[in-house]
Amino acid sequence: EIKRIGVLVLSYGTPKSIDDIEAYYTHIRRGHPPTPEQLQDLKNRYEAIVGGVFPLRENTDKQVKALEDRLNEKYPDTTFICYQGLKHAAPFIEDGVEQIVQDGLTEAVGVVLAPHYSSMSVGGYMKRAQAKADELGLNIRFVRSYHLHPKLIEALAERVEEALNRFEGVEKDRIKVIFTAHSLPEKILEMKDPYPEQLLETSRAVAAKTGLTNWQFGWQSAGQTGEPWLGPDVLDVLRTIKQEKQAEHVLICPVGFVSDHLEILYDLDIEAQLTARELGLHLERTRSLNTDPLYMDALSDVVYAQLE
Ligand code: FEC
Repeated sequence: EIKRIGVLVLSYGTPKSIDDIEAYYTHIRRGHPPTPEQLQDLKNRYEAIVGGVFPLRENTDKQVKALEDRLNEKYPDTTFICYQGLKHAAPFIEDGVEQIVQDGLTEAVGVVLAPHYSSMSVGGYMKRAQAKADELGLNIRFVRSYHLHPKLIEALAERVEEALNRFEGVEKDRIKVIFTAHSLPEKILEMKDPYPEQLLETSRAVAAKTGLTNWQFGWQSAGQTGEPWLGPDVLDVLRTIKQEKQAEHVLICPVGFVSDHLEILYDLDIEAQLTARELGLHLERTRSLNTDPLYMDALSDVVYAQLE
């Protein structure tokens, strides 16, 4: 008999419509509703990206489908059924676990569509999924991180190469590359959280594979919570590059994200581009992984490894 495995694919989640933004934002803020100004600001940002739609939903749907196809193609001895579990929108993480159990599966693997472990990001997804699995008696194991998987590094390196070629006639050493990821509150450092180091490891591996010498790491999309967040912020990195005349050409490679969504399409493509234009810098960004076959291969490898 062919073994059936549920794969809980965990992702951030995005609102369904403009009217849904308030509930979504309130969920992100752990039940505290945003002020009218904060809400309007977020609505404006969503409306500014590709026609005000929510690209993360479609991108997650496609990634989940592509992962299921890849798993079943690569490992015909097992039937994999993928389920979504979203952190801040329906179907929520708990809904995904419940669906796996309702479908009669007893064994599952959880994997987050984010390669780097932090207790505040991936750890939070795992905790909620584990609690629901325990309640319903589901046997679930988790992929914690996959930030150095060779296929992930290869996919990112391909994108860096492709983007470097867009700087026509500019020598590679004269292009400054900034690897970025979502900032987190600085307090994670006291908890010896692996997040910053894992991000540097990914960045170093991609830099080595593409022969980069002129690169650094920067944080993006920090929240406004009053407490300090990890820096330097990517916008300040751009200002320093200009002030210190480090380069006129800059490439941002958001290694902490795997999909096109607000933090890419607004924070980088609109906000960082505006800052770069004001500073007179030529800024490009690498394409997102989305359903890249190498990324799907990396994900299917790490999911399967949990079964052995
Ligand atoms: O396109 C979309 O609809 C969603 C884009 C999106 C992604 C994303 C990823 C991460 N976040 C992480 C941490 C935090 C922390 C706070 C926080 C707040 C927001 C807000 C929006 C938002 N995040 Fe997010 N995040 C995305 C969107 N995030 C919108 C609220 C408004 C704002 O601050 O801009 C602060 C919460 C608080 O107020 O206490 C912390 C991390 C990731 C990457 C890992 C992952 O994908 O899980 C970490 C995509």
